[in-house]
Amino acid sequence: MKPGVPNTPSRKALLTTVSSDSHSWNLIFMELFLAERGFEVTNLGPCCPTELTVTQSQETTYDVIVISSINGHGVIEAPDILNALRHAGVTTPVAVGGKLDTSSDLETGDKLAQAGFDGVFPDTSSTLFDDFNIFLDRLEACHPSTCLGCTGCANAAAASTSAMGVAAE
Ligand code: B12
Repeated sequence: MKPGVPNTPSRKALLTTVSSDSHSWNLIFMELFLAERGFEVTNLGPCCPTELTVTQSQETTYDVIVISSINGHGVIEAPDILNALRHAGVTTPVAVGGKLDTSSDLETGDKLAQAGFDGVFPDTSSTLFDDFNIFLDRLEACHPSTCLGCTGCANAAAASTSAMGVAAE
């Protein structure tokens, strides 16, 4: 940041969770992390109804929607949020992360990637935040050779599935 120039975030992130999840410190952590990355963050808080995530994402244009869940229900409930968003015509890239199941199932990341998430970040990965940073970098500087193939992206036609932001477990 240049001296005397206000650090005005130019990018917006919507932070939410699944409706069953009452944990809040993961959301606070992710809010601070995204703010540090230069995002203006709207944090919808714990136990967020899916309808609120959808209406909020329609009212404001976000650069990314991040679902953080740690109660173990993410693998079941997060795809419902994604489906509701896409059904409502919201094309914003959606990432999901945290403690996403109750058994550290190695297939959970793949299941969520197959459900259509643009980035999947189970906290069983030792490179979790390196991978998430790469995902955010690619969103910021998206061009055909690095495109993640996010829904609605003009560069998506050139994307390869190998660029999908799924953190290794
Ligand atoms: C504090 C706590 C609570 C508090 C929450 C208070 C509050 N205001 O948040 C209380 C006591 C209320 C609670 C309740 C419950 N809890 Co609790 N809780 C915890 C505990 C001890 C710490 C969680 C925490 O705040 N961590 C601090 C934050 C900063 O870290 P974090 O949440 O792990 O998030 C990190 C990563 O996951 C990651 N991350 C998270 N989201 C995302 C998203 C992206 C995109 C990325 C990149 C990374 C990322 O980044 C964070 C920083 O590294 C954990 C155990 C533990 N040691 O983790 C259990 C834990 C999360 N709870 C658990 C459970 C089961 C429950 C209950 C269901 C218990 C019950 N039977 O009632 C209820 C939840 C009910 C519900 N409806 O959700 C389980 C979840 C099991 C699972 N996932 O397999 C855990 C893991 C305990 C355990 N070992 O069994 N809990």
